[in-house]
Amino acid sequence: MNLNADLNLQATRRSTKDKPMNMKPNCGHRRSRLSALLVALALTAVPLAAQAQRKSPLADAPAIRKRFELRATRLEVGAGFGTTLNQDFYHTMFLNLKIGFHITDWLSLSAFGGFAVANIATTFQNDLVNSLYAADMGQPPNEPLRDAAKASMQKISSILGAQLEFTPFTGKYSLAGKMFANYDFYVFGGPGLLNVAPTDGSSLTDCGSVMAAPPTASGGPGGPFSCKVSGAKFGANFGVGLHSYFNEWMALNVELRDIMAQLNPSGRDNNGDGVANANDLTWSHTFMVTANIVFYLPSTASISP
Ligand SMILES: [Ca+2]
Repeated sequence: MNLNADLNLQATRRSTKDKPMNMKPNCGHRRSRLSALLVALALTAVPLAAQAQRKSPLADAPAIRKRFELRATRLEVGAGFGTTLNQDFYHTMFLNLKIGFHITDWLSLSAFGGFAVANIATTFQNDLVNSLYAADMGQPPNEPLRDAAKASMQKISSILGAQLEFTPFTGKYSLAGKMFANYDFYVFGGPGLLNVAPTDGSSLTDCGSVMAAPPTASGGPGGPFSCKVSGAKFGANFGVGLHSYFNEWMALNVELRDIMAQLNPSGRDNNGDGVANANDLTWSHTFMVTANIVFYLPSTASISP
């Protein structure tokens, strides 16, 4: 009995001793893993935190150093050629002059003039005129003869305008990795005007002072069916442009422009009220493209820090 009780006690003791003995190694593994993780975290986080606190030497530096400021506080003067793109009866070719001052690298104020050197008859004009009678064949009174139709067609003699230019994009491009050139793109807007004149105004009354003729014997409108559209037509001038620089003082300048003004390209009764006068003018878009060679003054561009 006594021995049995002793054995029982020993078994109990062993078992109670065994329990903590069995758990210890497990617990030790967890602790060492945790401390290894903490050390690793510390090793990673400390330099990161140090780096976050350290100020980059480029923090306040400009995006591009030693950059040619090709526009800022420089005068731009240039000349070139231009042409209208969408006129019905004449393509107008211009000699173009431009002067501008760049207030900053991205804002400038310019004025330009385009002076017609040629008005070339469009295919549409030739087709239209050739479809008309050359002499009176008893056609309706509002159908003109060839010469009369052509006489009132409007030619542009000059274009003038001023514009504020905003240059959001500038940069440098390369051609086959060999040649490098600076460029910029801009948008512009401002007032503009077109000076217009009929092809032959000698037998026409100015559209602003036309007196409607009494109706014909058959009750039809008495006309006149064409009038003289001439003088300055004021409106809006806007578009997009680009510069491609050959060097720091010379560039190619291309502009795509729209001048919106009240015009009557045919000089005829457009609204069908039986008389051609100032009421037949309508707001029209005149698109044109110009290419200028421009020069910058002073001839050396300042260089950014
Ligand atoms: Ca009319």
